[in-house]
Amino acid sequence: MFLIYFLLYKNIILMSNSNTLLPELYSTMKRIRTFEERVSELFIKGETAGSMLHLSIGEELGATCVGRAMQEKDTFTTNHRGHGIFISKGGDPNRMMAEIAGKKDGYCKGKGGSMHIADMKLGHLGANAIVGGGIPIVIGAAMSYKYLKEERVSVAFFGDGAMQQGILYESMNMASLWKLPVVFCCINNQYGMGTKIDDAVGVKQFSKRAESFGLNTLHINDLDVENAYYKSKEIIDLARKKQPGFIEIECYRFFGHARMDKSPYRDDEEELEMRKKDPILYASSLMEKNNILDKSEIESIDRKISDEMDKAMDFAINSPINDKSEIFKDVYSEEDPAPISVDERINKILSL
Ligand SMILES: Cc1ncc(C[n+]2csc(CCOP(=O)(O)OP(=O)(O)O)c2C)c(N)n1
Repeated sequence: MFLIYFLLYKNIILMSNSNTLLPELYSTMKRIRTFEERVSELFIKGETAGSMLHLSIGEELGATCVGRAMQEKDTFTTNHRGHGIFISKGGDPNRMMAEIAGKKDGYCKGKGGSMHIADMKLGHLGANAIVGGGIPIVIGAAMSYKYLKEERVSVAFFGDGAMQQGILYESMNMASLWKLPVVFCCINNQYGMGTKIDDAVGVKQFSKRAESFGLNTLHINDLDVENAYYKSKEIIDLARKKQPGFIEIECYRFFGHARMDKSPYRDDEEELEMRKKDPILYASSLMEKNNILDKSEIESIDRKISDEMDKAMDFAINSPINDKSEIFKDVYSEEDPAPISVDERINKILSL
């Protein structure tokens, strides 16, 4: 009798475990982190285009739960720290890495780089280096979906720094007033460059501000990615019914603002303490604890991801660079007068 109960009990566990999305969500978070670790290596090798690189290591939960809760047809904008969101929404690591390396096979043929990557096919309306710059773009997109009667949602991802930008409040008001299929998603990593959130705002729970605009709000401040996914999905589904929403995800930026920033404005103890709040470690320990996957199964996922990202790095390094004659192509609209060529420009400067 005891054995039957035991087997039944085990079966119930297995049944509920087979329904869990945790392995999938774990994989997405791990792919984001491994991608960014390789991008960091690319930077050290001197293979990235430009000197700025903003990593979202430590912030993978937000990108994963909201990115995965969006439907394929949905669109989004990100700030300068948006690699993770694009991966979560289906971005191809090869083409992303090539873009960051400024190469021809990149999503924007290497002309956007890390901070200005975009891809209309996957709904990426553009990363934006202007703090808050991506927010009004989703308002325009959502107005078009409403007008065209398309059941799509547009999501703006931004950091806590953008919470102090007026454009967010104009946009939240428009979304509320016109009942737009929009979600504002604040990835609150506690820092705006070197300024800690405690030194920037009096009331730190930003979702309270959104409440006053009549938006549906969600505040996530733990490491349970599966719960965060379901809660985010509810907010996105409501937005699809023209009830706009706001999601705030509290997390911690494990490294500096950009790749060269050694974070002199915060002490090691704080970093060590906050890095314990690692959504990836938490998810893997939860999977082991609840017998969803064992250690060797998790290691096997990690190895596959590591190989995938090694290949993406090689792809980027081996991708060709654009010919000089291609530089202005796809940059200006075809109706605009053609800009002068690079050679002409250089000659003009040298002859001054
Ligand atoms: C309008 C504007 N002001 C200032 C800057 C300089 N700047 C670049 S990133 C940044 C901090 C942004 O912090 P946050 O929005 O929290 O995003 P995070 O970098 O933390 O992801 C600032 C002030 C800018 N790019 N745009």
